[in-house]
Amino acid sequence: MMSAQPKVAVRENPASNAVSFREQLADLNVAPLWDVLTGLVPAEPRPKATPHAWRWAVMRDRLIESGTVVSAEEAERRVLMLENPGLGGLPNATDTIYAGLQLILPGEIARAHRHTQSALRFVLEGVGGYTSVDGVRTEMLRGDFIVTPAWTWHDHGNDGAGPVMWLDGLDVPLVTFLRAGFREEYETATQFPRKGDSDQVLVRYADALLPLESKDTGSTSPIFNYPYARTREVLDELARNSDIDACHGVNVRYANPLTGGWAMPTIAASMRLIPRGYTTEFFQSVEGTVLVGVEGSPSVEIEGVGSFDISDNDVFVVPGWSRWRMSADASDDAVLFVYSDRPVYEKLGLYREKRG
Ligand code: 1HN
Repeated sequence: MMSAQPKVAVRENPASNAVSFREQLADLNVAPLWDVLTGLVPAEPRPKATPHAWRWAVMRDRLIESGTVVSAEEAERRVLMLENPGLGGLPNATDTIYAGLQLILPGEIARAHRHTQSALRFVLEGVGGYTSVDGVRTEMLRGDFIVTPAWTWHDHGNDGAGPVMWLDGLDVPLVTFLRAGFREEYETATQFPRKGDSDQVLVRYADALLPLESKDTGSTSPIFNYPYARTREVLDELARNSDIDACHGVNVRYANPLTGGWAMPTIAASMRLIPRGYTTEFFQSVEGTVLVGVEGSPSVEIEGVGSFDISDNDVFVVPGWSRWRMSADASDDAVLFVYSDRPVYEKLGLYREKRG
């Protein structure tokens, strides 16, 4: 990319010409900024990721097949990573976000570990799956948004009769860039003793019932499963009784009830409902975005690229600084799960958006 930048015309140096000057610099581990300045400091962001859809109709079969190739025990995590075709083989879905599809078969466990990367799970299919976070267990049902905070012990399992599959979203590229990655194995495959169930956590925090002396304002939400059944109910209620956001449709963001901020320090997650027949206004923001089809037949149009129809469980990437809009066909309301690393941009004063 850098070499594609226009080079500043360099005057001939009588003593040593410009090329050999560059060679001398390279030997000294030095390089001229004027060759690359406009690439390093572009007029506007130029993400390398391209718009891309991973189709569930294709991916599901491959994910099931992965179950015959490796066990959860052998793999530790049986995941197909979504590699954006614009990123030259990096395991990233956008320039800065990781996404993968995970399978766990009946009776399997994915052993307990912890790491400094934060993770979300968006459940795609199956019944009987569970994940434990620092000893508290939650069941995993389709559409649930589940958080694994950084440096919390977590293992997954499947007590059901069929496969359980979900999308993992992590801040892996950021943590790698910052060289801040640490991991540890738990001493046993699963965590015990169990410290209860996520329903108790949900009731306590969603009903705003905190201990009298609680000063807890952690950077990650204490609610770690936001069940789809409740999210969907709220979207329905908002669709009936509130104005629709011109760019985001009817929407809820997953919030940390202790702060009102995002549920995760590095990842912003939300659910959108686009009423049947509705098309949003264009939206443009710096961060790359991952979308998952949840209900209906939404389509996403990226200006200058084209329209992409999204079916249930399709994963779609909108690169940063694209102008994009969503629509729902005339027959059904559409629901989309959306996540990005917007909180990182916000915290660093880098967040920018344009509406309309
Ligand atoms: C991880 O720990 C999980 O716990 C899933 O399920 C995906 C991708 C990169 C690094 C750690 C999991 C991951 C991961």
